[in-house]
This record gives sequence, C-alpha cells and structure tokens, in this order.
Amino acid sequence: MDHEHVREVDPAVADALENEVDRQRSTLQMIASENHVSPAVLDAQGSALTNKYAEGYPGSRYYGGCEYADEVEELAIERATELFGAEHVNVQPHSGTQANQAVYFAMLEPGDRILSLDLTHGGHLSHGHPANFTGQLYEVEQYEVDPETGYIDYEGLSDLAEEFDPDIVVSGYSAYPREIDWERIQAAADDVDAYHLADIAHITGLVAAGVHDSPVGIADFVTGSTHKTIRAGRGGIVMCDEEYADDVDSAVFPGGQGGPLMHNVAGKAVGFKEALEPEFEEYAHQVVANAKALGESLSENGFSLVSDGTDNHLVLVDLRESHPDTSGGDAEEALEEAGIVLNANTVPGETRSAFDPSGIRAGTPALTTRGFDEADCREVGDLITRVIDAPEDEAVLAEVREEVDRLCEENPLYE
Ligand code: DSN
Repeated sequence: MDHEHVREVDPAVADALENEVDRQRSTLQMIASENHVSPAVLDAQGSALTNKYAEGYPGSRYYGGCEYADEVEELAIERATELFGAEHVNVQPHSGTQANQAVYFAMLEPGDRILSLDLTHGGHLSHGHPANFTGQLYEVEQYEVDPETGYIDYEGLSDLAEEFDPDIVVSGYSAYPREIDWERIQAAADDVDAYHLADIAHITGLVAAGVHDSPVGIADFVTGSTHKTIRAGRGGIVMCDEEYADDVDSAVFPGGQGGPLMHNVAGKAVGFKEALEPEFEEYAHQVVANAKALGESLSENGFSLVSDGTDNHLVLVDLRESHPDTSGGDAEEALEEAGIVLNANTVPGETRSAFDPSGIRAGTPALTTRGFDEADCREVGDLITRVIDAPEDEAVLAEVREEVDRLCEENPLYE
C-alpha cells in the first residue's frame, strides 16, 4: 500500500495516507464502529466509478453511460437481499445517518413524533438528538435502559409509547452491548400504530451472519451501516417491505441525496460477496467470542461493565466505581499513547459531560479481522487495565506499548 500515484502528485497527502496505514497496522483499533476492510473492498472504493454520476436506480438513470454502474448496484442489491432476506433494499445512502434520514423523510412530516433511546444510554445522534436535524425537525421523546440492569427498559418503552403516541419508534443502538428484542419493540410500536425503524448500524455484520437476531421481517424499516461489523464499502443501506419501496427510494434520491457514490456502492457489493462466504460467519462468531473474553478480563480486573457483559461486538465500561478520578477522556488519551485506540463514551446515568464522559467503549471487530482470538483479547483486557490503573505513568505506558507492538506483529494487517 504505497499510494505511488498519489505520491507522484502530492507527497504530503501520500505521507498522511501511508502514516494512516502504519497507524492501523501498529496500534489496536478498538473503536467499536470501525473495522479493516479487505484489499478487494479498498480496490473497489478506489476505482474509476468515483467518476460516474448515476442519479436514479439501475435501468432508470438520469445520465448515460450507466451500464456498469447498473451492474454493480444490481450486484450489491442482490447480495444484500441474500444476506438479509429483505423484500426491498436500497444501497445508495452515503451513511447510516442518511439511511435513517431517508426513512424519516419517507414516512414522517416535520413535527411528527419520534420515540428513541437516549444518546447517553446508547442511542445515536440521528435518532433525535437536539443538535441533529432529527431533534430540530421532529418532536422527540426518549426511553432508557434499566438503571439496575443496563438492559433496555422494554416496559418503560411501552409505557412511554402509550403516553407520547409516537409516529415512529426507533430501535438499534451505537453503545448497547446486548441482544435486542425486536419483537417486543415492534409490539410496542404496533400498540400505538407507529412505524418501527430498527437501525442495525453497529451489528449489520452480526445480523448478516446470523449471530444476532435479525429485525428484517419484524420492523417496518431496517437501516444499517455497511463498513462496521459487516466490513464492506463505506456507507449505509435501507431495507423494507415492497409496500414502502417507492417511498424509500424517492426519499434517498432525489429526496436527500444527489448522485450515489458508485465507488462506495462497488465496495458494498464486494464486501457483501465476502460476507456471503462461510468464513464470514466464523468471523462474526469470533467477534462476539472476543468481546466476551475482553469483557470477562476487564470484569475480573475490577471494572464495572454496563449490563455486566456483552452479547455482541462491544463492551461499555463505566469507570465511576473502579476509577472515580479517571474520566473516559483521560482513559482514552492514556490508552492511545500506549497504542490502544478506543473512545470515551457516555454511560447510562452519566454524571460528567458528553465531552469528557465517565465511560469507554471498546469493540472487537477490527482486532478480529486481523486475527485476534479470545486469549489475545483477554491479554488486551489486562493491558487496558494496566494503563487505566496508572494513566500518567510513562513507564507503564511504554511497557504496554511494547506488548501492543508484539500483538500487532503476531497479527499482521495489510501485508
Ligand atoms: N460514529 C459511529 C459510532 O462510533 O458509533 C456512529 O455513527
């Protein structure tokens, strides 16, 4: 990965690109929403399809010369359909947020009501945060996790739905470590005659591999990201029943987007093909086994985990009990110095701020891609502990950095 063409034209950018590859190779990427896509997906994303405008959909475009764009988009749709079993798939959203935007734009009017999980309890900005367009265009009420268990408070959600009478209930989360009971949320939405949007952005790969229950066929709309656990080209996807297909397609284009990013659609097609291989199911199982091993290691070392563990690809650590004087930001910074990259995260019942919250979120999708197993992830749990126990001790950070180097060498990336 020497970016030779970029180097000829622009050495400054070539340096930054090469440094980024080195950074990914030599540190542990544990941001739960990140992964390392395959060289094939990278190749597709860097292809000449970046030049092509293809407003519209396969067979019905507003520009000429779209025959190969059509082929690629049809392949992406075909493979997504095989992976998820949805009646209708739109692979054009530029991101998970824009996939959500398409559903809101298709089904809601400004001022309509969204019921979603609070951001500090694991929700997402695009589910109704005041700083997001959703919080400004729609009326929003939020459910929470049970403060005792850390699991979604399904009863509270149903009660709020009765009280608030939403037009849409949003499920699917970005910092929630447990299985989601889609049927139960669907029932709560049905009871108040609301739509149900299940945003599987984080767990798209786990759902595709059958490692997490699928909301497809239960929720009215399923949105996702295509570059997180599923490790395909960067962007989003919307799935729905045929009855909503035209509304969703029009909401994506021309409603919310112009020309689709066809190079990314190509990356999606290639990544979906990879996800149909049996190895991907093994990968997804390993992601979860690794997150469990990481969580067990951290628990044994005295950390408090939201919901006491995990069923998926991430663990959410609440530092307040074990390390009351260390914020999530302090931990993130010290860990990065030691070569472990993750993010500070709010936790349920947050008492600090969104900018410097009380928790850290750690995911295993990227580590698993480069070959980490449960023993490696237990060791990573010990390394994280050593750093957070002594975040200002340069000697400890240097020792951990050496262990990180060894783990990276044992599990090479982009050779
Ligand atoms: N930025 C993603 C995450 O980290 O969860 C969500 O958009």
